[in-house]
Amino acid sequence: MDPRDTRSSYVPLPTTADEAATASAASSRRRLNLLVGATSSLLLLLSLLGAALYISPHNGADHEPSLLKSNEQVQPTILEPAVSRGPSDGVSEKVSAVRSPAGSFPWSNSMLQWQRTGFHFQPEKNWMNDPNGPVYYKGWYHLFYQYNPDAAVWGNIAWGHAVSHDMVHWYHLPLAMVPDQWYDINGVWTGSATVGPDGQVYMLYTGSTNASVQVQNLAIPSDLSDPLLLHWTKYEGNPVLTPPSNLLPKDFRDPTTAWFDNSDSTWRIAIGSKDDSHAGIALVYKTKDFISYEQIPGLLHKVAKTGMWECVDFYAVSASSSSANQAIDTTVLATMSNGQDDVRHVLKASMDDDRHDYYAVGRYNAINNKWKPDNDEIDVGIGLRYDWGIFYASKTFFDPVKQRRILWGWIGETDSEKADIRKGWASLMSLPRTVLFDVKTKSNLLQWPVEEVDQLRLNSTTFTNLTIDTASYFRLSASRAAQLDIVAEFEIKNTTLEKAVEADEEYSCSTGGGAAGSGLFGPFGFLVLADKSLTEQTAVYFYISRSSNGSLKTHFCHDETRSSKATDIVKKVVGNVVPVLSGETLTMRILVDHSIVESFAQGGRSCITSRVYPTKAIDDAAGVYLFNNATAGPITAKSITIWEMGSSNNRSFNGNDGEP
Ligand code: DQQ
Repeated sequence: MDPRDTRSSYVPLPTTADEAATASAASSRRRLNLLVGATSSLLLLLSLLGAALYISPHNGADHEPSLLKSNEQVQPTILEPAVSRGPSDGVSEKVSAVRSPAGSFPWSNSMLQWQRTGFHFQPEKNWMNDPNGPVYYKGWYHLFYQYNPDAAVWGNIAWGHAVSHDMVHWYHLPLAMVPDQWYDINGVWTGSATVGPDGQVYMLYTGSTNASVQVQNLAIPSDLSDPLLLHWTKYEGNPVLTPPSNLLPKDFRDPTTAWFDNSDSTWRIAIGSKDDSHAGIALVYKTKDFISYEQIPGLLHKVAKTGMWECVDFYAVSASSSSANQAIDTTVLATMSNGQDDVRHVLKASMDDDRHDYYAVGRYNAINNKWKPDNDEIDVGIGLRYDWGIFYASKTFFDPVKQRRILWGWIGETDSEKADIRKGWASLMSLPRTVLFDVKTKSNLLQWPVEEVDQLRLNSTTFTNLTIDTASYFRLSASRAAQLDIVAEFEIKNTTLEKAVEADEEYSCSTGGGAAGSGLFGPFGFLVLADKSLTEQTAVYFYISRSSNGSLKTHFCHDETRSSKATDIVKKVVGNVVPVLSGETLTMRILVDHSIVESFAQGGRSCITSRVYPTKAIDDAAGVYLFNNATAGPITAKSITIWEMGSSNNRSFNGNDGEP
């Protein structure tokens, strides 16, 4: 039978209230009968019975009456203009895209309190943005970050500081640096750490001067014997670098960690900017002592029309299959400077224009100071992103303990500034992610939460060989669904895939109708932070599209549009194509932590982070559902494991004995 014929019995997930409300009760009943009568559904019911000890099954039809009743319109509100923060000071927008609407949602304190995370890093209060100068020093992982000590909005930027033995449990330390000199009085902005072979730590950061000029400054620890690096001394001769005359004084910022070049025994750093044709550019300087610098002629790289490059990051990854798990310490090894086949160089820039972090894999030639992408079509700013959701101004560092490269990104808010002020905090940090070159695809990175995150896993529930029929969803047991780690592997039978008769190659996450849409092979996946009536739910799913030549493309998406009944929030459908190689099953990992959902597909080839602000699906009312809206046939979840996650219980520095 042509699979399209089955569409008469198709019951999609609820869309918006108006769509749901137009469906008559009579037609609901008819679809229910059709579903129950269908052989496939009987098989589904049998398979569900088999799993009855673990799950409480409901198919879509069971819930329909309440869905019809309670689903709400999720439409953008007409928003008031708001005060823009950042651009006038010479950095990208630091206000969420939501302006405080005239009639904003009546947030209760308990709803707002619930949004604080359990195991993602965030300061105790106030505003934070970019991760700065991550470094391992004498037994501690140090994380510095852009911080406003006075308010939950961007401004008065100082460096917050926290330390951890495992990057999961943190101690909040006193501010590391504050704007107190003419060369950083308008903000101690983003910077990076370099540890020299003699153990000296060099912190290079951007200062916004009393005239709002962007200059680079040096700070070093006041006491290298202090593993907590509590005190920092700004170099008396700061600034060490001022903007070159051909660039705008507000477009010269965010120095990278230095890499060592054997050819002339100098350290090199890159700094982002833009030229007068609006091309994003990275400049390179060399130094022997971190005090005197010389600009290397030419640019490391430039991409037309990409605008200002913030927070450039540049590092080497191993491309050899045999040592793929080995990250490369570019401060010790000379691997940045040669063109071996088994080394690739990653260039990342945070695009001021669209506030996303783009990277490309390529090769660096230190002799002519040029980096070239392996594939021009996916150059920096026009191709791959670290994350297809909200994730910006990221930075990596090399962990000498476990010989790995670790990435952190700033996860902003997508609610209103008004709500942030009421919460008393804004923004948080992504989970620390290990970064490796994908030796299978040879075209992208793999990002994965550091293994230390796993220690927070508490009790788990595993389901195996769960078949989910078309147009179905059911609840999976998870009692503390606000903090979860979900790992799942899906399979679509070849016979199902072969049913494809029409191409839908135009599919994309953002235009494909979200989780409530339907195609032959998707969407299917999870609804997290979902209440029983599914009026609030955040969908994490795959959708397989087919091109006219028969090839399949797998899309990995988040649908935030039903994540909250509140309207003063940005809610989108986000995601992208994820590479799936022949013979691979589809895998995803989802970390739910109150107002953040951070997901990884195919072992980290594609990542998506969403901020979500449910009003009903909180505390005990939050649940997890499996759903399948694919019309071509059932999907098999070969295995699903759901762990409830503990909290990292970060603590304040006690200040008495110098040890947290
Ligand atoms: N954040 C810093 C800048 C950087 C921007 C200012 C990126 O140094 O360019 O808070 O978010």
